[in-house]
Formats: sequence, C-alpha cells, structure tokens
Amino acid sequence: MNLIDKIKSGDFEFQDAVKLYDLELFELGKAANEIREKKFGKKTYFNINRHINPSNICKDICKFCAFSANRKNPNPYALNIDECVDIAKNAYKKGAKEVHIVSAHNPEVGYEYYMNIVKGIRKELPDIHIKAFTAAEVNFFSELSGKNYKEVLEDMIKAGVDSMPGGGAEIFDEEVRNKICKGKVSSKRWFEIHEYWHKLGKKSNVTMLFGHIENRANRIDHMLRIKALQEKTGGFNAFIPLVYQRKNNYLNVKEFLTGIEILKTIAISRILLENVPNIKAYWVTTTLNLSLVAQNYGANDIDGTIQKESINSAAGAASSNGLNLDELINLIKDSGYIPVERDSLYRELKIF
Ligand code: V47
Repeated sequence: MNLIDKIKSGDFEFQDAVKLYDLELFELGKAANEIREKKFGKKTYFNINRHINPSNICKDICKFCAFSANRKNPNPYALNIDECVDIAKNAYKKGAKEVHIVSAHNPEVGYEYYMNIVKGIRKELPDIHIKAFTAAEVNFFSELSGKNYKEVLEDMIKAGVDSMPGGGAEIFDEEVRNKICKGKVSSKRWFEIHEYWHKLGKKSNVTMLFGHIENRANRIDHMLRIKALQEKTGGFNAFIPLVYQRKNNYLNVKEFLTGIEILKTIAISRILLENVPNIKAYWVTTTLNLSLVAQNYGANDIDGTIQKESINSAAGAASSNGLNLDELINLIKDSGYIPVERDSLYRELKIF
C-alpha cells in the first residue's frame, strides 16, 4: 500500500504522517485535490465579513505578534462599545453577514466590556452572525472574571455569540509553544474550551501558525490533535493554516517558507484532516495568488472580504483594507473555480 493510501486508511504511525512531506508536491496535490473535488467539486467558498479588533492592549506577550501595543507598535487603543456596534452596523449596511471579533487581552476594560460588545451588536443586528473570541481570549476572560471557562462560554452564548474563531491555537507542541507564546492558553486548555463549546452545540474553527520555529513533525502533531478532537465532537468547521508574517515582532526567524512548503502543508492537512469539512487557505497570510493556487491543493475556502484587517497586516501582510467583493469573485472564476458565497456555518447563499 502506498503512503497516502495508508494514511487514508487511518491505520498509520506518527512517523508515517511526517513522511508525507517527503513526497513530491504534485503527488500530495493530486491526493488532496481528489478529496477536495469529492467534497466540493470546483466550488470555492467565501463570505462577506468584517473583522473587529476592540483593543490592542495585551497582558500577554506572544513573540510573533505585531498587533499588540508594544515598543514596535506604540499605539495603544481600546474602542468603546458604541464604536464597535457602529462598525458592525456600517458593515451590515454594506452587506456583511458576519462580524469576526478578536481582541488583545486587555485587563483594564473588564470582563463585562467584552460581553457588552457582543450584546450591543446583537441588540442592533439580530441576524448578523457573531464569530467571536478565540480560546485564548476565553482563557483570559476566565482569569479576569474568576469564572471557569465553561461559565465564560455559557455567558458568550447568552450575550449572542454564534461561533468561535480558530485563533490562539498557534502550535500545540508544548516546547515550541513555550518559546513563542509562554503564558498564553495551554494547548490542553485550548482543546478543553473547544470541546465544551462543541458540547454546547456550537461550531468553531481551528488554526495553525506555521513557518516560524516549528518543524514538520510539530505541524503533523498539531493536525493529529485536531483530528482526535474532531473524531470526538465533529464541531470544527474549518482548518486554517496561517502562514507566519515576519515584520514588526520579536520572533527571530531566519528562514522563511517556500511556496512549495506552504502548498505541501495545505495538501497534507486536506489528506490528514478528512474529518474536518473545510480547509481554508486564508488569503491574508497565504497571499492572494498562492490561495488561488491552493484551490488545486485541497483548499475549498479562502475566507472573505474582511473590510479591515489589523492582526496580520501589522506583521506585514497586504490585507489592511480587505478585499473588494467583485475582485474576489473574479479571481476565483478566472482561476477555474466556482465562487460560492457561504454563511458562517458553510451553508451556500449564492453561486456566482
Ligand atoms: O491566533 C498573529 C495569528 C491569529 C501573526 O477562525 C499571526 O475563521 C501570522 O485566528 N503572522 C488570529 N499570523 C487570526 C485568526 C483567524 C484569522 C482568520 C480566520 C479565522 C477563523 C481565524 O493570527 C492568532 C495568530 O495565530 N497571528 N501574529 C503573524 N505575525
């Protein structure tokens, strides 16, 4: 049996999965594309969304982060609740169906601030999808409020959160994690939070930050931990490999990923994570061009219009103003795929 068939059979050792990286890109791409086409044909999903980042003041220090206010980015801010609600209302008027709220861990503003942002948006916009707060924030909210993470998640639902984004996952390997984001939510707790969220009947995403100091085995380990929780709960909608952006941060990385390594990682994720429905080539960190190529290597989603992006653009990504809807649609079409606007839970809204 060849290696890919062995992996697909589910009966394999950890080292077998790491060996996938030794295969030729085209071989991986062919296998990943077969899975992609079986699930989605030539459809590529996107959504019309708006990112809101309420504050960049953070008690944690993640070395890869260029968004939080620090010596390299000395512009601390905290939006007030009305400002957040206004951003959501304006975005809704322009067609956004989802707001994606992620904040730095600002202890000054208090627990209720975060919940009130969601309540405020929900009150004004009853039918917008609110994707809010990573497991890292949930863990921080729990420290801030003295509530346990389960109570925080229950409060989030009461406030109006519909789903959770996949951030804060970074790399689950504890040794690497300790070097890049010591003090942030542990890998164990990250999974406990998502497991409980799924138990509450809600969906979430899961990311992986790669291309910094991790190695291939760390990435495989990361994916296999995701696969294991997905087998238990089925609650992940999408896996999102985030390519590390190098500017304005404190992580000293000498070698950067080749396009081939990025595509291999996307293809391997499609092969290993057959139980996670969607693989998102997030155009912000993959770049637009490579995201379009990635459609051929297992990816069936490239995120959305975003309107304003602050976390990755602070670290060098060309994404600060989001993407024009017509441009996004035409790029997908011109690359030979069928653009499909989806909602946040991957129901199809419009085929272009
Ligand atoms: O967790 C921070 C990453 C994440 C850098 O769920 C960086 O649909 C690259 O999670 N280079 C937040 N990445 C963003 C996120 C996300 C994005 C899009 C869609 C979804 C979703 C989730 O951004 C953080 C961190 O891993 N990040 N700094 C950097 N220098």
